[in-house]
Amino acid sequence: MPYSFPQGFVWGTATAAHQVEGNNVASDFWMLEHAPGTLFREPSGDAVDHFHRYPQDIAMIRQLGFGAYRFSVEWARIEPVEGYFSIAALDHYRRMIASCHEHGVKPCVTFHHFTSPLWFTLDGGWEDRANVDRFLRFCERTVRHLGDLIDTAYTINEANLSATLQVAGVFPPGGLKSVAGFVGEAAKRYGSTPERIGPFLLGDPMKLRDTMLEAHVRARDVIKSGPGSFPVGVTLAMQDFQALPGGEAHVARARAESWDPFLEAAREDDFVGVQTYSRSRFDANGPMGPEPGVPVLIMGYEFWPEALEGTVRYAAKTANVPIHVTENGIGTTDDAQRIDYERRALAALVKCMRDGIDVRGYFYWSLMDNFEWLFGYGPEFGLVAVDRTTQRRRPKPSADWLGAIARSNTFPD
Ligand code: GCO
Repeated sequence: MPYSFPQGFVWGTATAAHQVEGNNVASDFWMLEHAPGTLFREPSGDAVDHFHRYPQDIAMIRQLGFGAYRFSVEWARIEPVEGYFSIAALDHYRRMIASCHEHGVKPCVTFHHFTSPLWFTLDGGWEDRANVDRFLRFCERTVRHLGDLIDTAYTINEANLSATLQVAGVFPPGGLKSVAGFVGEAAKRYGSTPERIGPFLLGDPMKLRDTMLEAHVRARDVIKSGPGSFPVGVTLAMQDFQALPGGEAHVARARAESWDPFLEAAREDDFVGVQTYSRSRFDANGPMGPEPGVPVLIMGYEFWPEALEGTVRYAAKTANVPIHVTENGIGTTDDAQRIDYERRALAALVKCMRDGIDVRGYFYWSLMDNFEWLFGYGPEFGLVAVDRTTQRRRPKPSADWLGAIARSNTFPD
């Protein structure tokens, strides 16, 4: 039987400022991408020049059939130097949001998506809880400028990411900076120290987790006390943790350390954003590699679209608030594989919804092929391909496939 999604179900696609805008020169990642010995495969450079091309990109979102756009505002542009807020940068994002409204696309705004101003990261960054106040000041200033036009807000994207990668055995304890010398070396060149530099993703996972948890809770209240009235939540990185016999205690610990503190905090939020790409398996010895026979994607994890079912169920049960799937997708050069992934992931989501789980929206990651952090431009997550010399956009067959589902608000049998 075909499944009709509830009326008002939100279909969108997502990006993040640093991954698409280009030339985010006051940010910490820009510096780290260019540092000697960097682990970044290549620098972000012009990215896909979304900073200038957002009007046509937002028009394209509507043409493809989507009704919402999740994107981030860039703190490093808005506050490039501590305490100096650029009204031109805030106006830029105001125009972007207005452009969404013009095209009938809901503007869904992430306040922090990985990147921070360089000055912030050199001075403790996300490892220092005293820095939460600096983030709140940015949130307050930004919501004051934009709040009346926002549809949905996310405080921090994947606030638990480093913690989740550590418990899954992908990151070492202490985080990437404990093994990647270039971070500490770069810190020294900029007058900081290896101990003091605290970038998202590369810093100490458990310190980042604790700071971000506090930052989320307090930012939610700051954002809610600004103009406008819209739902606010956090988004979480949730690879489905699966236990083989003997692995149950490891899974319980992994959830307790990287998901539960945020899901418990989310009980006071309007929703929780679930972001799932694959699964991680555990046996009695802890995290395991991919299962033989299951394809491994360019990101290093398994092709496992059904992962979304386990994560949505767990998030809904623990947080007991509506679920927004704020990211789900696949990095692949084979667009037929993307359609296959989407078909299976949506089937998994429909199972949850048929069981009564309150899911309000689905955002495909990503609108366009873009800068995939340490992996550079290798993984192609987009529904739309971009020639980065001419900046021409070309929708892929998967864009039409998913757009048709979004338009009809129905999942075929
Ligand atoms: C994340 C981020 C995105 C990624 C996407 C694909 O999950 O890491 O939110 O910025 O690009 O997830 O890996």
